[in-house]
Amino acid sequence: RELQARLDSAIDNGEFCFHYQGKFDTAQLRLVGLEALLRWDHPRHGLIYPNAFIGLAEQTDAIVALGNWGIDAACRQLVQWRAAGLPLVPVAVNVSARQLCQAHLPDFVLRCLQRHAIPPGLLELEVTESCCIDDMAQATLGLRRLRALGLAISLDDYGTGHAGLSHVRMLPIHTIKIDRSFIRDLGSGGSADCDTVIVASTIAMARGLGLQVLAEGVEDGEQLAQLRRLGCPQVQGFYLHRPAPVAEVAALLAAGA
Ligand code: G
Ligand code: G
Ligand code: MN
Ligand code: NA
Repeated sequence: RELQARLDSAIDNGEFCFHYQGKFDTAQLRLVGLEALLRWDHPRHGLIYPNAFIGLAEQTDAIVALGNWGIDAACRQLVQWRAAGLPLVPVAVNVSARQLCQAHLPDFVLRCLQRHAIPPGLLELEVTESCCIDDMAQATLGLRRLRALGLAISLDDYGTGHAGLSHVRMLPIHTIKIDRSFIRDLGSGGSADCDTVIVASTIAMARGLGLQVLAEGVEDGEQLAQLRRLGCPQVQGFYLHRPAPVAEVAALLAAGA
């Protein structure tokens, strides 16, 4: 409750920042994108992770202000990297259900891109399956407009929601991100066989639909090897790169893209 009361002033005070985690192509482990992950640098509690405050923010309009801050912040970061002469990759921002149901979200995104002269292809939005449930019509409409503007849309945590396949059919997505719970036991026996079939069929479905597919939560070389065998084109996870503050990301961009 103390955190909730401070959310709005924390935005104004510049207490939020992003850490960035790389996404890589499986074949050569070249950097293909970054995911922006929100952090609250609280003056008294130190660095706070989103699980501690996103839920609180979602109970009020603070999530809309925070979400708008995030889209603008990602664009401003791209401007800085561009000014530093670094090769750029698309930056993905997570959006919440409340944000997605805002009719003016596409206009807001467009204005940010224009203000910072960022090509739409450099901004990506990650939505979860549960994100869209509240107001499927509004979410679909907004995402279609964003897609038409040239943004990529990822379906995050794929496989954990209640309506995975109908979302794949209805939403204008570009990438399926296979939830890390399906990756954890790959290549280690146990429930691995079931997970292998699920991952393989998700990759086949994505290919059939002409969608990109990425495996989340890759934590060791065995999982990576298994994903290579299965032909999963993109990977993300601690084994490849841990979310890092912006100061450490320039080197990744310089080396990777
Ligand atoms: O690293 P991690 O603890 O960063 O993220 C935990 C969860 O918080 C993930 O489910 C992630 O999607 C979510 N999250 C991270 N950053 C943001 C953000 O900027 N906005 C929203 N809505 N969710 C975020
Ligand atoms: O829901 P979303 O995919 O946006 O969540 C991103 C979250 O996943 C962040 O909290 C990030 O720190 C975490 N994450 C990223 N890679 C790994 C990984 O390899 N293992 C685990 N356990 N978490 C990861
Ligand atoms: Mn995500
Ligand atoms: Na996820």
